[in-house]
Amino acid sequence: MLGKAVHVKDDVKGTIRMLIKKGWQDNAFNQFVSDLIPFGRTLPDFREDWCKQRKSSLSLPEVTIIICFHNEAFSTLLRTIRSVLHYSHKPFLREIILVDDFSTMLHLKSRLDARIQKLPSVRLVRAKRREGLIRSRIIGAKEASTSIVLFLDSHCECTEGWLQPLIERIAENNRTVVSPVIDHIDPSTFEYVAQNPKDIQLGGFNWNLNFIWKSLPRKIAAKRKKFAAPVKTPTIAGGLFAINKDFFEHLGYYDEDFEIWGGENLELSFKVWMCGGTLEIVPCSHVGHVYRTTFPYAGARENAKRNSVRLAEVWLDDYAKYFYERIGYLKGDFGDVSQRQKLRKRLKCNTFEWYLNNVCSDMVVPNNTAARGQIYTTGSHDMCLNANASPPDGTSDVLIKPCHHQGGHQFWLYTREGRLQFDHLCLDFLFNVITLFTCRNLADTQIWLYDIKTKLMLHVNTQDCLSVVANEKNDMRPVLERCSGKKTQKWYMDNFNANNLIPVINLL
Ligand code: LR7
Ligand code: MN
Repeated sequence: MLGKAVHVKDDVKGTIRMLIKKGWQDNAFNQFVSDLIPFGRTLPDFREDWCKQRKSSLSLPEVTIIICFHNEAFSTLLRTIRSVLHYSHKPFLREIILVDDFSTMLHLKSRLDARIQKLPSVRLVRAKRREGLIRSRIIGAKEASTSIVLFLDSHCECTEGWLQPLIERIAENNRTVVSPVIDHIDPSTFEYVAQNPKDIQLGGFNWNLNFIWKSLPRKIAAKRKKFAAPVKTPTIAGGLFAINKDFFEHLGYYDEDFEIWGGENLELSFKVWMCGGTLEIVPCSHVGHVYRTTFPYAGARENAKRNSVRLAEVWLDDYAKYFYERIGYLKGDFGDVSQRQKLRKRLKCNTFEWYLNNVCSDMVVPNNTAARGQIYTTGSHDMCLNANASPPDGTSDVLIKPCHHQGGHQFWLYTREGRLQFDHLCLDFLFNVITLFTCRNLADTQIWLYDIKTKLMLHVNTQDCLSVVANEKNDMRPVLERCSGKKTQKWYMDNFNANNLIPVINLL
């Protein structure tokens, strides 16, 4: 126990094997293992000593905890509820509101009703149609009777002392929105892995308008006296946070036309900052979350893109163009955003530029690049340099694939310094392969010099040229070759501007 991993032998057969497979299919996590673990497993106290020594207070406001779910497994849902009841200081907890977003799974019908009747201060509200997580949260917030609402995903585990430090921040300033440290619960073994308190992750975003984690900038980290003290964050992951109910209402909750999943985390983050609030992560508060490997919802990606376009239209001002170039300017039908634009005007919120300068000043704005967009080989018709999804270890494959003109994995930046950059990764030549690696300042294996006349892409470190080879199956990938000027060594880049390319020359 104590949040340890549960391993199932690889060679299990028959019914168990089938159950494990079904669990993964239904939930995108290992439900079989979750079902083996008691709802009330005990977890270690992950807090720093500084957090434990702080006095508990009785004069704090009560909260309502809102948990929305769509087809959640019984064991993960019950473990979430049980951890709230067990690890919350009783006087602070008014009630838990569960919002069932039109689930179809049988165990969430009468079996859940019966279970909940036995639990103190837990209430179940059922949506009359599929609302998606965004509108479900609004339903929950409107049902709440306390001044603070706190949201959790339906597969979380709260730990000792998690609640009070969150409430304290809002009690001090009702425009502060707070998120706990979100620890990892492994989707395969359900091991609870706490974040290292010295390396607290903050929320950021990229120009695809995805939420990303990023380390605390060194400058800020060095200035911090207590590393468990609350820290300002540009964005929050979105599922686990507490907010003053009136402030949430004042901000217009979420855009109600966001569907199913995605984008609402950045919408809330941007507008909290832009419209007079503060966003913080509170390291004294640890809550675990089961990180899934895939989406369990049909059409989630399309909905997420539509939500992001609405977000860009309302909140990004001129910076929306950096998102649009990443989706090939294919905005699709994103509906009417005029009401949300009016809301922003009425609240007299700051500009997105203000947000970038004051809250997210290390964000790279891709306005001064030597090229950006697709990189085409002239060796074959309409084939492009394609980055694969970046796995967590920071390395990844690069292939040559048909150009799709929709940004995404074919959207590259050619930086002023001569780096071919995809997200935070750079085209590199390591251990004799062309690969993606975290961009590093002094790494000359990441410097490429493009010559518009010869169309050659010179790898400065080796003085070889980027080229293309195909294997037996005709899969194409980039390689380095002695420069000869043959067709496979010639490249085109979207929006190339040689004038922006300077410091590379100094390296030669
Ligand atoms: O249609 C739906 N209706 C729902 O009620 C779809 C989902 N849901 C429920 C679902 O059961 C779950 O409880 O909404 C909750 C969130 O859905 P997840 O768990 O599928 O989302 P996620 O954890 O993959 O994604 C993160 O980003 C989302 C963007 O819309 C939400 O903000 C999630 O709350 C958020 N999760 C977290 O912040 C936890 C940390 C993960 C990270 C990074
Ligand atoms: Mn989740």
